[in-house]
Amino acid sequence: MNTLSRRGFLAASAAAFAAARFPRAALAQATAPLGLSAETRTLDINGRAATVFGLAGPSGQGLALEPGQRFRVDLTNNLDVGTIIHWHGQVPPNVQDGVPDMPMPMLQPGETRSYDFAPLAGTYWMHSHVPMQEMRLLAAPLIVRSSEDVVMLGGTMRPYVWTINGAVWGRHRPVTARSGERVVLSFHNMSMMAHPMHLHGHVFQVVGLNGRAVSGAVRDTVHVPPMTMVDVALDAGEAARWMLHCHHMPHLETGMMTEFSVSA
Ligand SMILES: [Cu+2]
Repeated sequence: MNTLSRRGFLAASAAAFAAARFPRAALAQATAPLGLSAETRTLDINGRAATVFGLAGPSGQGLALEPGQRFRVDLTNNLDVGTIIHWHGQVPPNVQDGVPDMPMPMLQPGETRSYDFAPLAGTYWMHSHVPMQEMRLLAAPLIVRSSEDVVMLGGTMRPYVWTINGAVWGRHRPVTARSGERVVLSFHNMSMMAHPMHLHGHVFQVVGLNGRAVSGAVRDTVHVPPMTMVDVALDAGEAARWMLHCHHMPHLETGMMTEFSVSA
């Protein structure tokens, strides 16, 4: 079984797919894989040195991914024993799940293995699936930040044109997400009229009013008053193009519509 060592093929096919389907992910795709190494480190415990294991990423223990960034990680075993890392809470293909011999063997000392999958947003952790190693702190945070898309609502009475992100329908740029990704849409109403904003195919929760966190109702339409910011959170659903528009018909008719484009 050498699926994961065929790094060139995996990366090239993923990049081509991303470029065709979702520009934001393609952007992240252009970046090099993140290095992660299993290694020993020394902790100061009440003035005494303790040697433990650790998982070192590009900027210290653990990994933090940006919204839309794929989990492209080259894991290197810098220990003098075999190990393998489980991405706790993530849903990778089985071959990348990180349990010894299910199905991949442990990484031998000095070995590097490549991982590439679409991560779930949230705060997770990763750890060796060898219990004694986990107890010696071969574990670290795995943070996948969720997207926040600002949706600017604008328009004028004369000419009578209503826009989302400065564009009418047909000239719009889709708001993009991956299926299963947690997304915050932040509606900023810069116009002097209220807009009932409606999203197809999803329900969302109102989570912010003018920058103040709230635990609001779950709904499919939210009233955004003039000069107000309303944040809603949702889990991107079926991979498809979904309408996102103002439900005030004269506004909709003059262009106040965009799409929420969900990729697989
Ligand atoms: Cu409107």
